[in-house]
Amino acid sequence: MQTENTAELNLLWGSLILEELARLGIKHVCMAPGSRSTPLTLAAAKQTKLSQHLHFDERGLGFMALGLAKASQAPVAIITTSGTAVANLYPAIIEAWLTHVPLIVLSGDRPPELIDCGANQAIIQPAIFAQYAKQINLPTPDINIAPQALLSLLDDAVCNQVQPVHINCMYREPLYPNEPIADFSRYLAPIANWQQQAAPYNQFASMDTGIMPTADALARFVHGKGVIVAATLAPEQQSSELIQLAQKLGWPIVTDAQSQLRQHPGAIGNIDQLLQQPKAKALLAQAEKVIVFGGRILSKRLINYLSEQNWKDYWQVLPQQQRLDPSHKPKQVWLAPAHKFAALSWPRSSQANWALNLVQFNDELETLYQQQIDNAEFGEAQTIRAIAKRQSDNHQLFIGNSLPVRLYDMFAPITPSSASVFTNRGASGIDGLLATACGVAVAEAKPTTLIIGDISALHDLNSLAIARSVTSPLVIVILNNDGGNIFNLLPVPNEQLRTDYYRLSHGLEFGFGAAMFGLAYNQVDSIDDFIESYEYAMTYAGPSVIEVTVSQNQASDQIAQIASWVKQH
Ligand SMILES: Cc1ncc(C[n+]2csc(CCOP(=O)(O)OP(=O)(O)O)c2C)c(N)n1
Ligand SMILES: [Mg+2]
Repeated sequence: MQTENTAELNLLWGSLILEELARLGIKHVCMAPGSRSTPLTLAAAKQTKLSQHLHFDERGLGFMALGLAKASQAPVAIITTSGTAVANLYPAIIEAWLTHVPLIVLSGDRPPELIDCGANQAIIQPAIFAQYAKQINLPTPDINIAPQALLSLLDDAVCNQVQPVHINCMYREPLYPNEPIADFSRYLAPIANWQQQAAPYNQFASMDTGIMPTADALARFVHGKGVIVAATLAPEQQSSELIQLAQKLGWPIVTDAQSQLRQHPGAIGNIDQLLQQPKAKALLAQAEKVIVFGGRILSKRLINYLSEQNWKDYWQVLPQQQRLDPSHKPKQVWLAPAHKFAALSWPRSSQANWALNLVQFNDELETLYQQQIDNAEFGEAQTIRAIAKRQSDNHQLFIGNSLPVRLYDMFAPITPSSASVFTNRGASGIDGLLATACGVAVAEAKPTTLIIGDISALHDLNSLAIARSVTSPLVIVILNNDGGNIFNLLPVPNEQLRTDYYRLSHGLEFGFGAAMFGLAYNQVDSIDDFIESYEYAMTYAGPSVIEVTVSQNQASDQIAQIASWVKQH
């Protein structure tokens, strides 16, 4: 056991860890304060290759890391101290696991002799995330463990990893080193070459097998009437290639809110509503082939259509192996980025243009939305459409759970350009949405809009502190319908139960909340005021809050009203 220079060796290991993570492609480190993680904190403080983000609440910190990783398409490191600090990362880790985002948690921990004996701030940290993270348990830094072992362990743990990794780091006191730092040159001699270079110690090639369908298989598949489904596709999947595929095949492409194509003029974006329109349903019932890009479809009607239709061939294309079909249909899954798969040498379908009428039906719904939403009373769908119309290709839109994402899925407008769309739909939590949107905004410094419900905003209110660090336009649009409006759509047995146990009306407003965090704030209750406020906020390089005050039943009533119209046409 190392007894001398313990603090210095702790820091040396911390420095090796952070240097190797930076070499493995990590660009951001999110840190919360605490003593036991000091070797990691001090190492991160000197590590110039990593952008640092500090926040006091590990729960928001984890979600911010999630947003940074999603938007920057790279793993993000998180440093926390020991105890419940680690546990507060749990919701973000679950979401990252489910949606394949590599978060690398480095948790400071006590050495074995201080676990389970009443020592302060000590809990059982290994395996705390159960199956939601790959677990690495580092021993306390030890001069008898070669640095090569540490580096190669990290390379194997992080390389090609698409889900969270939890590296638990036990440190024995003292934690705070004295200057000058002890001489570790003999210890480091075996990694002298690594120290001169910038590459990771070990390199791993990617697992990509590149197995694609043969020309024959493609020709057989495109024979007949088919549908292309663009489900959840991260921006880097470049789903616009799927529009070209649809044109090449002559098959319709129907799009989910999370496909990056929901507003695309070449897509059938209004599929959720079309599936309750008799004429569109009858046409879609003729389809015999389907190819689904991605998974986690939002629309229950689209999920049911995929489940109930008797497909002759069902293909799914995913970037990595994952089970993403709750209907368990028999299928061929191909593992490839969506744009690569779309760019194969596809022949034209024998039934090209079989569903051309869908384009007209889709356009008719857009006209209906213009009349029934844009030109009607002020409301949530109207606000969401106004936001969606004002997006361009370098904008980012984070859409919160509950009604916001469903309203966007149902009623988004057809527009020439649109933002990169982000959601947290792995576990569909209403937690951490503010923090995740802040991470998305910081990663790319592009103008970012968050659309969030009032209960969701209250849930994550202290993440407004993270918003203060955003230096590009970040517009936080809170749709305040005084409670969980989504429960209006559920068959709760009576209104009293709905009010008392589900909606949780609170009568709260966000003005003082925004003021507490020093954020620009505006409250609006008309579309003209909203648009003026939103357009101004999008020109302001920093965070602002727009509270949209809407009546409790506006959105749910409008959903029902539009549904009854669609069913009759
Ligand atoms: C962490 C978490 N807790 C509870 C839920 C269940 N839930 C789903 S929607 C919702 C209400 C959300 O209200 P709000 O954010 O105001 O959105 P609205 O329904 O009004 O659109 C709740 C509690 C959840 N999804 N995640
Ligand atoms: Mg609400």
